[in-house]
Amino acid sequence: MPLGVAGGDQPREGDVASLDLTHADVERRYGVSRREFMTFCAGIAATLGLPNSAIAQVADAIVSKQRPSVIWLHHQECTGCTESLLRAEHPTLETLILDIVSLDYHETLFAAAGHQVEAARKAAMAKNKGKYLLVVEGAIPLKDGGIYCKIGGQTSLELTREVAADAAAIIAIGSCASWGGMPATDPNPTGSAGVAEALGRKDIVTIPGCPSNPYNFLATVVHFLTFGKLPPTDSLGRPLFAYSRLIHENCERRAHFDAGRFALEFGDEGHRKGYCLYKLGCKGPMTYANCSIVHFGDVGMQSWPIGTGHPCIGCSEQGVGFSKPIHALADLVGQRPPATYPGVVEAQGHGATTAAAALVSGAVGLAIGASVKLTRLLAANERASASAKAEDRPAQSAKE
Ligand code: FSX
Ligand code: SF4
Ligand code: F3S
Repeated sequence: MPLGVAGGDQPREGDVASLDLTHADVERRYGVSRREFMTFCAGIAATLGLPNSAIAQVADAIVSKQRPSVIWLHHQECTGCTESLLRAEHPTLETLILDIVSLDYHETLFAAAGHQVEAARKAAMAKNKGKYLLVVEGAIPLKDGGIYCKIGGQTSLELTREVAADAAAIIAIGSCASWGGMPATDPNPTGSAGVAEALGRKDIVTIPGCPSNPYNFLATVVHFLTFGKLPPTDSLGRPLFAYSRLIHENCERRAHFDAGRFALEFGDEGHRKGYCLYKLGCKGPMTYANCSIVHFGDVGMQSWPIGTGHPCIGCSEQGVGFSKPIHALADLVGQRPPATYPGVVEAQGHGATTAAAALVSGAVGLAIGASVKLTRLLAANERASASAKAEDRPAQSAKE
């Protein structure tokens, strides 16, 4: 989903009046119109939770600030985080990112190799000592002296320690760099860990997700550009603007969950109708991320796991992604009403049965208050649907 749409805020003339930015400037640099660019900036500001008045500040930072040097390290990972960054639009994200930062070291994107690249890294570090951004992609193996991942003769741990020492800020991109991710899957044979654990530091911003959402990375960098510091985070280093709400809270299928309408098998009637994926193992109810609001890759609406019909596997949540079985039922933690999707009106609730409510409540086994509330809601829906036509009943209601 384009950020401007996701954020719901559109720039007004007053917001951008002070900005000395011509149509030609924008079109030349980003290949988009000034209006598209300002809508993009409005989306970034909205994603960061900033008011309309900050749109011009964000735009100004993107077009006029000195480009910070970025050293981007790769360790144990699949490069999906870089790939997702290169597959975005509005404006083309790689154009933007390569324009607003000076990417002085990136093993995947560099045409050069070997000593030339290592020399470029050292030169950038010396020139921008204390000012450069370190971005880490991938987990760092700690077992056996870290020998399971080496770059230019150094272990991942040695290289990261060296670059981190003089960095202004460190961003861990992806679940691997945030908390170990896929490489740390049990039994974790190489002792993989996230950057914070490997360096023994708590001041690292993490942007988990496998891959991470490129807009969350971009918004974090833009925050650094605009305000000279990284955005506020939770205790796990995750920016609050992106990771403070459960996916379930704003999921497009949430109305079906509330009404007790679930897909029970891939391809069944409920699945084809876009019903809730909870019973297929969706981990949205226990995963904190903004995937349901800021989608991926700009290939159109619904470009996110649940939008494509697959349950969320909790790829961004430590202890869920790559830990819990994909099709096991999620815990219902801290349920709150959705902020952006309305509840189902009574007339639409005819898919629910008391048995379905009992099944959900019993299977969860946690959040007793939430379960009682859910049971009451589903029972009420059942009463309201008593007069619904028999032919309207979804197939899975009969199964339940
Ligand atoms: Fe990890 Fe990123 Fe998953 Fe891959 O590199 S978060 S394996 S998508 O690409 O680090
Ligand atoms: Fe969406 Fe999953 Fe929650 Fe269902 S359980 S509403 S599919 S996040
Ligand atoms: Fe991952 Fe779930 Fe989001 S699988 S991309 S956290 S919807």
